[in-house]
Amino acid sequence: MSNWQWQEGEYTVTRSCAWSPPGEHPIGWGLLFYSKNGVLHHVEGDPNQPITQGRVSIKFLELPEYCHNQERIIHPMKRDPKDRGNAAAWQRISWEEAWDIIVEKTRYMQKKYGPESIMTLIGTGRDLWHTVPKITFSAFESCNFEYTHNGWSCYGPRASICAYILGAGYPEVDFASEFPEKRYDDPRYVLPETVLVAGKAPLESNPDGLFGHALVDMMKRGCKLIVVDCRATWLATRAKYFIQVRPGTDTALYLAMCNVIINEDLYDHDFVENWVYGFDEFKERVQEYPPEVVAPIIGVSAEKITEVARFFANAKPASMTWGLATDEKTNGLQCAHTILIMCAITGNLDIPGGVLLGAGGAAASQWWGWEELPDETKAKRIGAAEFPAVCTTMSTCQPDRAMDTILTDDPYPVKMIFCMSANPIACPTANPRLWDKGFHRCEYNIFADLYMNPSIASFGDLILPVAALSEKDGIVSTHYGGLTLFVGAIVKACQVGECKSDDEIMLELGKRLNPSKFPWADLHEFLTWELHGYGIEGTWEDLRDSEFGLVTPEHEFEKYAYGGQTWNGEPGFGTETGLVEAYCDRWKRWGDDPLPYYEEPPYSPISTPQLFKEYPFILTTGARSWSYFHSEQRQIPRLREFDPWPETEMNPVDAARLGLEEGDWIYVFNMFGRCRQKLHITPIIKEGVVHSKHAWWYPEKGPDDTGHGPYGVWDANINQLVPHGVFGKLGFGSPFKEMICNVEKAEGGPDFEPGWPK
Ligand SMILES: Nc1nc2c(c(=O)[nH]1)N[C@H]1C(S)=C(S)[C@@H](COP(=O)(O)OP(=O)(O)OC[C@H]3O[C@@H](n4cnc5c(=O)[nH]c(N)nc54)[C@H](O)[C@@H]3O)O[C@H]1N2
Ligand SMILES: Nc1nc2c(c(=O)[nH]1)N[C@H]1C(S)=C(S)[C@@H](COP(=O)(O)OP(=O)(O)OC[C@H]3O[C@@H](n4cnc5c(=O)[nH]c(N)nc54)[C@H](O)[C@@H]3O)O[C@H]1N2
Ligand SMILES: [Mo]
Repeated sequence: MSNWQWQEGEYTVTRSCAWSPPGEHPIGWGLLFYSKNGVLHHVEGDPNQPITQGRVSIKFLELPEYCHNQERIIHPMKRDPKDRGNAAAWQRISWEEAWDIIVEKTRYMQKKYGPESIMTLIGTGRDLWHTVPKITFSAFESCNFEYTHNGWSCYGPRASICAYILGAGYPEVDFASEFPEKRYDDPRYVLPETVLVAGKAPLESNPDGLFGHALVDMMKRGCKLIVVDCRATWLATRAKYFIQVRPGTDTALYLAMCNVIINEDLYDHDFVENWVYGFDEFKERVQEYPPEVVAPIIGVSAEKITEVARFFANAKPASMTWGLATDEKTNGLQCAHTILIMCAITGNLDIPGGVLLGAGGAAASQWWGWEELPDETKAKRIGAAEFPAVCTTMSTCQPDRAMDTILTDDPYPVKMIFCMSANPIACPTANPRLWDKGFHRCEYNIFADLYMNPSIASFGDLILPVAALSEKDGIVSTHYGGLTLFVGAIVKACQVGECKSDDEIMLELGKRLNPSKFPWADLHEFLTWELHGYGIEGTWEDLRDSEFGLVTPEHEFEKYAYGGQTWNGEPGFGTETGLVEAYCDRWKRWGDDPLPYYEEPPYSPISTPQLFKEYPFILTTGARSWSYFHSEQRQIPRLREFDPWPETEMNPVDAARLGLEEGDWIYVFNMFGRCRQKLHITPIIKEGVVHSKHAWWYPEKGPDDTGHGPYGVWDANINQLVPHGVFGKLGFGSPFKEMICNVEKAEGGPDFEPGWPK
């Protein structure tokens, strides 16, 4: 019997650590796959796994259904581009034919339009965030790799800000991952006195690198939470302080908290004197934001803001975990900047129980193959010259500009798309109808996915079938090397159809297009090479065979004090000034204010009062559901039962005023578009605010031969209310969580039942 696979009665048990697919973030899920005759039968949490300790997301309990679902794509398929939209036109082909087509199309595009005419697309952080850039730069030899979410509004802003103002990798709560044996009970572990949960719902989302339930473990041991949210989440109702903000105003709150902390002399003088650049200017700036001025903006009393600021500053240590509500804002960069400075001046950076910092800046794996591109190709990356803040730490294009280029051929044509793990018109894009138009302009669109979705049905020409996480060997690690809390082995239990993992697709495609750039003999050799990049010795097989199937490097604290935070080994931070930058000269050079400031959302009662008369609700979108990862899993019956329809939440006071009732079908609409969702009346949401679920489409509705908006995606997708091309000055942050809208009763709901037609 090995550590990683054994027999239990009729079942073969395979121990694995999860990432994607189905989508999840890399938080260390430990899973046991029970399979029989090559079929995954059921999944359990691995009780011995140190991070999740047997607990498991319901999405993994339904993994057998996800893997063996009748709608799963299990063979490569092609369709003539002139038949786009026609579901009957798909033809099963062999992998050999699929590779031949891609090679032929690539050579044609490279010759006719130049390699930059090939663009690759990716979605959220899955274990292919090294795969797609490598395919882009080394296989297609293009410079255009794109994350399809407008304003690059997720994770990238937070990670980049850390790189620019701290010279550090992503900040994370210390949840004792480095003590796998005893975790929080290890005598070396320091429990934070408080954790600020800023615009994040980690129990539902398990986001970034944080197993959400770790916060509950910490609360049980006495840690008190401060939750900042517009909705009273489970954590908010159990927090010491819940600050219920108007969506989009968070930056003002943190500036006011810094005002109190500085004016009441609650800050860490030693840290500020030694390690902070521009404190005096920052001090002057926060004078513009006393709690009394900020209170009416955010909708919370000045007394409460003051009390929370004092509590945070006096907590020893205090920690912080920030979420997506920091990024999906035009003023989000300033929000993240202020939060980091607040943690810095209270002396909580990289101390035990405080805010852990990664040693490096941004992830190196995103850049694999970039250096070898010719300079003239590198210079063509879309949006890089206009938005250096987006394109210095990250190897992608600025998303809105990428679509503008596809739509206009300006400055050059983009004619082929290779999309690995995004469902553009159902989930990540603002104004999805505009993006739909763009993709239809491309000559050839290739998708690597597990299921048919509205985007592939509309404008896909070739599909490569992808292996689920129980069908592949791989690696899971936190923050792409920016802050490594653990590294685990993903282990294959079954094979479904002809599916291949994203890494296998990369290696096979790379060997055909540009073999010298893909020197690995096989997948395992590649995975071992990847591990070495995280500083882990030995082979991938060693990791799989190890006691937990996971390694947890010890965290080095206060690296800035001894030189572990800089590239040259000098004490200090890896920034331009060598210090934590409260004043960031880079922002100034790149066209923004060097100090944080509050700016109203682009559409709000204050910035657009006329429009607000017509659309008198603040709209936030996309707080995570337990049962779905973005646009996935609508085909999985038991998950669909939890959340059968797209739901919009409204406060009872607002609903009563409009004469609406629980379960009514409503239109949510504004000056950009509308969609239809089902009303849920709930006191958890702040009065005057509406929250709509994102990423909705109806697999059961079937395709639509028009080739535009199949599967009811134009009926249900809330992103039709969010504009393309609106983002912060430096290129980050579209207003997905800070729009305005109105609501009216619809004639009725969809004329079909949720789930597959009987
Ligand atoms: N209104 C609103 N919109 C939002 C958000 C919001 O909060 N509000 N959130 C945004 C955020 S933060 C993000 S990151 C984006 C996410 O956007 P995306 O990542 O594009 O998410 P999906 O639309 O689910 O697309 C994922 C597609 O990839 C496939 N897939 C899943 N896992 C894998 C895999 O490992 N390999 C491959 N090859 N395919 C896979 C799925 O089947 C699905 O078709 O959405 C954004 N959209
Ligand atoms: N189950 C599931 N898990 C997921 C995903 C999924 O689709 N499903 N998606 C993954 C991805 S890509 C990401 S980026 C993460 C995101 O996960 P999180 O970072 O947790 O973000 P969200 O769930 O979008 O929103 C968190 C909270 O922000 C609140 N909120 C909305 N607007 C505002 C505002 O203006 N200010 C404040 N302070 N709060 C606001 C919402 O009410 C919600 O409770 O989740 C990941 N995990
Ligand atoms: Mo995301």
